[in-house]
Amino acid sequence: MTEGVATDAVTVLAGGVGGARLAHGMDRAGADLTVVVNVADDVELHGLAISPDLDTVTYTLAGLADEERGWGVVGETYATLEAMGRLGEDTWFTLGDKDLATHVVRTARLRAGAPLSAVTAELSRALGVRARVVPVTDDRVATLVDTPGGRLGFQEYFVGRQHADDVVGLVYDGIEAARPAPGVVEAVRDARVVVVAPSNPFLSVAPVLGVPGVREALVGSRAHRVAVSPIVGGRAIKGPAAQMLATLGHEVSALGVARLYTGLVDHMVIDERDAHLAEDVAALGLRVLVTDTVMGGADGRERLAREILAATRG
Ligand code: FO1
Repeated sequence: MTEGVATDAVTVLAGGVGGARLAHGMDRAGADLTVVVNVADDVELHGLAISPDLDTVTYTLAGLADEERGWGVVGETYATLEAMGRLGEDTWFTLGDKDLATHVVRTARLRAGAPLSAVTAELSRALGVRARVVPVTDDRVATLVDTPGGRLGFQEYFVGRQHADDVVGLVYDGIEAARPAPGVVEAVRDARVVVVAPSNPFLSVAPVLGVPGVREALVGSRAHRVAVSPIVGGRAIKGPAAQMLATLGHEVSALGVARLYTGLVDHMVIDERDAHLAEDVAALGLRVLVTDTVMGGADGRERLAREILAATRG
């Protein structure tokens, strides 16, 4: 724990990689951290409950993530998947042996009646994570992706077809009936700082804020509310965010992202490569922090986290 920030209650609203990296930085900066995680990417394969974003956040905070690939466990082996392939199972979704252990245990606990939030707390604790990792909801929400060729399940779009299709609409199936998991509303309402991670605004952030009660908690929160742009120099740091902004009719820039979050946050963090947009972002009524937002290694994540904590303290 680092001096001076030990009692800084911080909540990160996260999807996969961008959320995981910023959360890791906050953890290293000593924040009292809650990570509220998207579950609309979740999928059942081979009879197993797979929660990619929860696992990316948990593995990253545990120091177990395959940082190069952005998902799964470092140093994986694939003996089980290969054997499953020989038995005729589809193997397009690459599940490593260690990762499979997570899905087997999660599925068993869920079948025994535990809610996803309790299972996630148990798994993250077992892996040595000190932050609270919380699914936004214990209920089922599933992103469906509308493309010119028809509607696709999320992982079919993302992994199966490598997000090559244009996205013309999105449906978050089940979201109206979903309830925030225990602690989510409090974490958003009562933190000193809430950070909307540099995650995909449509695939990661929207299905978090769309769970009834979460957006309202953010709007009514007494926290300093900060969003970090996932678009740098007109491109997504990772994944299809830039493509999606374009096909859904938004400007493909940090300014386009800032417009999406106007009314929800007070501060916008944009990359120094986008410094020329700072004035236009400020004109939306947002305080702007211009810095290096591309979190390479652990030091870069911690530096960005500390800059956000400092900017919200002044
Ligand atoms: N992404 C891929 O591009 N290909 C894969 O085979 C793949 C497998 C996989 C297994 C477990 C897991 O937790 C995530 C996995 N991902 C894979 C990533 C994941 O599907 C997406 O990155 C997220 O859903 C988007 O946030």
